[in-house]
Amino acid sequence: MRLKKFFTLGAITLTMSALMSSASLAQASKEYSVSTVLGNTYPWGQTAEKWAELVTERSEGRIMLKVYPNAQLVSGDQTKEFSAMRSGLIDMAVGSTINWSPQVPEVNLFSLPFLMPDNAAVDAITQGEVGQMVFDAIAKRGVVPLAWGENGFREISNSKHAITKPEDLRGLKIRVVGSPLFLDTFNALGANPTQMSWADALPALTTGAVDGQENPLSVFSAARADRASQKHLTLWHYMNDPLIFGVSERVWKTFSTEDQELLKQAAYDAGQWGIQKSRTDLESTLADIRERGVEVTELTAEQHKAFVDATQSVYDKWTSRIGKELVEKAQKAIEER
Ligand code: X2X
Repeated sequence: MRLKKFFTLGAITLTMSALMSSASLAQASKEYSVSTVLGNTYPWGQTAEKWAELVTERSEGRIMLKVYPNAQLVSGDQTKEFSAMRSGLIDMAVGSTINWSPQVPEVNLFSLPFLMPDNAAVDAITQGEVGQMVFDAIAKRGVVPLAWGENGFREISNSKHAITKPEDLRGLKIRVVGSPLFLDTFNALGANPTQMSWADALPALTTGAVDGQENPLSVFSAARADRASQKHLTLWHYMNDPLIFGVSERVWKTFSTEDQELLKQAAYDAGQWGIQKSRTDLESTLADIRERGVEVTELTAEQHKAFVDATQSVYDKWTSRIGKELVEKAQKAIEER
């Protein structure tokens, strides 16, 4: 009798502990949403997937990141991503400075036309004091920034003719995204800019509702913009679009210090992986674009300067909005690179 009771109790205890351990396992393995605009056929989406992979591996499956591309968590409205993350609707994102600029005026720094002439200039900003100031501005607004990635230098394309001078942009309908700064840049160049999301951009180019667009070569190529009548491409490197790995502060606070460090280190590693990849792949991407019959225009130093001069008014208007100190420090870091 006693023995039977003992065994029954033992069985109950065993069952209960099995139940408890599976419950704590479920609790321990948690999934978080990561928003991106571009999916894994683009370096941007691949960078986010890399982050997810590293986090799963290093946390031994306790922390799972699920990437939601095409800004689907904000119904395609990519400029709402930051607000959604701040309010906790989105846990994390690998986002572009352009798309976050409506909520974080300081990140318009990267959209200032012709501020960063080359990769060394980009690194001089992101890896130094200026990058930290930008991160502080983001952190102040409810998102914890972890690391940098890269969408790349943005080049201009259109369906009408080669662009070698500002006058060639006159009257062209150009799709732009994000901050009103883009309207100022393209208006200064005499173009006719229209703001729309990436989801709407390709159809608009295909139907001819707009004539041109600006995006990094990797995006131009993977999106097959050549099939959307984009037959003329000018390499003017007018801005570089860094990516930032961010976590909603509300979500961030729920992680232990060790897991915060794990997420941050994995973001850094994935960011570096993505930056290297997008920079090394550039040559072959350009070769593919040329092979598809796109006319690629490279500017002489003199031609380039005409675009720089034509967009100076953007600095006059935007320096105070971004922060004079930030802009000046960025210019100094670039000069000294
Ligand atoms: O919409 C764009 O042009 C894109 C995909 O490059 C960004 O999200 C900034």
